[in-house]
Amino acid sequence: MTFQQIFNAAPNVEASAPGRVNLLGEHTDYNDGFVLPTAIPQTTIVQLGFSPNHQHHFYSHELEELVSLTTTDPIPQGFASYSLGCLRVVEQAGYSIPPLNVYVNSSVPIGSGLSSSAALEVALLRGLRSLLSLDLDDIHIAQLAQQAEIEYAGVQCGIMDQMASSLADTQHMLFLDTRSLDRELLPFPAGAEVLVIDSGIPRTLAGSGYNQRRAECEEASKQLGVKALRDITDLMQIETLSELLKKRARHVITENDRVLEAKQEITAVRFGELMNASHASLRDDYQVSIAGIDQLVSILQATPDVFGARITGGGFGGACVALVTQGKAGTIAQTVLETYRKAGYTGRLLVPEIPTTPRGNYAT
Ligand code: GAF
Repeated sequence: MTFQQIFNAAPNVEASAPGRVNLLGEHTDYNDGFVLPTAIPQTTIVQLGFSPNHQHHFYSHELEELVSLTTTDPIPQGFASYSLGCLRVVEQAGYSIPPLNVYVNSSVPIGSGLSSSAALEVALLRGLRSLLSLDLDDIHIAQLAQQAEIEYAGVQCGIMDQMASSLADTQHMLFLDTRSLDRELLPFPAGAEVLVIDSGIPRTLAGSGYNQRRAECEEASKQLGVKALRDITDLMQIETLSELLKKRARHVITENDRVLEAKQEITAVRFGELMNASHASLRDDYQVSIAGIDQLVSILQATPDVFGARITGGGFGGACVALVTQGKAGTIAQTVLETYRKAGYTGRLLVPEIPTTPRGNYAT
C-alpha cells in the first residue's frame, strides 16, 4: 500500500536515512568513547503529510500496520513509539507540530544490530525539518533521535547509531569521538570491503542486557571517581573493581584503544586483527555474545580472504561484520552461510546488498 492509498492524498515531503554497521568501538559510546561505524545501503524512507483530523496516523509498510493517536495519547509499543517519540522531542525543543500522516517504508533489517530504529528516527526528523522548515542541523537531528530512543523507546543508548545514520555514508568509516562529537570520514583499509551476515538470531535492545551493561559501566566509573570509563586509559587503574566490573571496564578501555589504532592508516590485516580482538573482548569480558554468533564469527575468521570478523551492534543476537578482500564478499558469504547452515543455523547475507534490491549505492 502506498501513502496515497492509505491516506487518500499525496505526501508533502519524503526523507530517508541509512542503517549502519559498526566496524569497531562497541559499547564505548555511552562511556564517552570512540566508535567507527559506516552506513549500510539499506535505508528507511519516511513520507509525511498533514492529517485532516486531530490525530497523528503512522503507517508501517513492512508491518502493514496503521496506528492512530491523538497528540496527547500515551506512547504505544512498536514502530509508532519511535515515531511519536520523535514528534514529542521536537515539541520539547520548542517547535509546534500539527497532526501528521506518517508513512514508513524501510529496508533496514529489524533486530539485526544495524540500527533500524535510528534510521527511522533520523529519516522522520529529516522529514519534519523539511516539512516544517525546522532550524535543525544534522548533529541536532542525531541528538533529538537519541533523546527519542532513550525517553520513548526505553533504551539507554549512546549516540553512535543516530550520528552514523545522520552523518555517515557507505563509502567511508565515520570516526566519532562521542564526548566531543569530533568526527572524521575515513577511507576503508586498502584492498578491503565490508561483509555483513545476519546470524538469524534476533534480539531487541530494550529486552536485552543492554541497559544493565550501561549501569555496570556507570557503577565502575563512579567507583573509580571518573565521569566516564573513557577517562581511564591504564588497565592498572581498574584493579580495585570487582571481577565483574573489571571485565566490563577492561572491554571499554581496550576497545577504545582499538578504535584509536584503527583510525590510523593501518593495513587490512591489522584492522582484521583488531576486529578479532574486539569479538573476543565482547564475548569474554563484556559478555554480550551468544553461542550462534560465536559460531558464525569462528566460521568467518577461519575462511580465506577474511581479515577479521566480530559481532556488531548491541549484541545478544543480530549480525556479524567482517572485513574481507575487495571483490570477494559475495563468494565468501556463500561458503560461510553453507557451513553455518550445516551447524544448524540459518543466516543471510545483508551487505553487500543483494543486487535485485532496488535501493542502495554500496560499492562492492
Ligand atoms: C546499540 C546502541 F544503540 C548504541 O548506542 C551502542 O551502544 C551499540 O548498541 C553498542 O555499541 O546499537
